[in-house]
Amino acid sequence: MGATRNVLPDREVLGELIRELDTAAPYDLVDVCEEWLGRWLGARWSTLLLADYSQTVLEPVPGRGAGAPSGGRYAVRDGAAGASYREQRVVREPDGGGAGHDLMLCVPVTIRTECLGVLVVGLPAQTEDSVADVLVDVATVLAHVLAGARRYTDRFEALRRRKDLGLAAEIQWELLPVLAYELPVFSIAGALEPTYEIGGDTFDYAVSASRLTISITDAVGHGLRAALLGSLAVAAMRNTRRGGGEILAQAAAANQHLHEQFPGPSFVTGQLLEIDVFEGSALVINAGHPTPLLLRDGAVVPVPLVPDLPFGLYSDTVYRTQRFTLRHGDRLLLTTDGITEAHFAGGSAFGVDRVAELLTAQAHHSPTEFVRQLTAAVLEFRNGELSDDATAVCLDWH
Ligand SMILES: [Mn+2]
Repeated sequence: MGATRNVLPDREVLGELIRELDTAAPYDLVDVCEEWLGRWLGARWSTLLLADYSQTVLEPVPGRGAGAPSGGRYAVRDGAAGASYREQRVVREPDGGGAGHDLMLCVPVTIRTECLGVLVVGLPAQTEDSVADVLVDVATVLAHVLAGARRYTDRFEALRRRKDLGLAAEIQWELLPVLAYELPVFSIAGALEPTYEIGGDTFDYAVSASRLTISITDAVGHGLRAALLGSLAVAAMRNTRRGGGEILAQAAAANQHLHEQFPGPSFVTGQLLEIDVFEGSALVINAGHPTPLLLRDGAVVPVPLVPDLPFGLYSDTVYRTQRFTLRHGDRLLLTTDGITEAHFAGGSAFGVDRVAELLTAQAHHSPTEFVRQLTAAVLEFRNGELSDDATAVCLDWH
């Protein structure tokens, strides 16, 4: 016989879980995990919750087991699972949601700082505290398996949709990098609204040994055509970057391909940044895009940038790089005009001042939570109906 209940397994047995998950069919991943948790940790039940696209609901992944006794979906804004998701920490509930005398542990399923969902596990009340450490490892393994599974199954993507995703949004979501990432030197996170209908906005970043490259773009118009413009811009920049080209070459490629494929008054505004990770010095190209805001020593200042023309208007546009330097403790916020210019017909806009106020008032939040709150504030300002995409990318320099 194997381990008895409540005997902490050697972490080597995680290897068994990895092998079982690696060979399981996508429909069995949750059951494989649940069986392992029962076998090694004495778990009575477990449920994997996935966050929907708008990060308002945690949706259970159906499995063969009964799952959490409370069943159903959980709200991100409250409850133990919601707190675990928002605050990215293990949350303990002494009484597992009405399940007799079980202990319930909620563990964020996270890749670096991008939170995909929460693993909720019901355990006997006398379970050792150190079991939580094993569950954190299990949740990390699950997060990587889920991220990889996107390449061969629609199962988890489909569960994350509370309603139909627009075709333009389908293109844009495929294009996005991991929404939040961090290393000792920086943390970055981005958010987009309206999550189910985004069309023209997108962002991208890439980390190399010496550089962090970031782009944020906003394609003119809405819907499918804007998504095609935006995806061509990002693909042109990525293709050049992966071929070793610097941001001037990336900007030139975006401009050239947009101009060739979408002649006439189609364009994409954008900002491209290349930051030296050792020095914090940044080169920036500003293609007719709203100025970034910098929170430094408690005060918000715009980064002074001269605008060049948007990408795609003229074949002979020459872009210039401008410079600024990030310091320890800085928070940089990149946005599209859908954030600051959100307004009702005849009403005042959300405005830079409101964004600046939020930057100072919510400086204690992580970049992930800050962009979630900022885009939620813009959505609320418009009573839940945006007329333009609203995108925010937040970078903390440590
Ligand atoms: Mn816009």
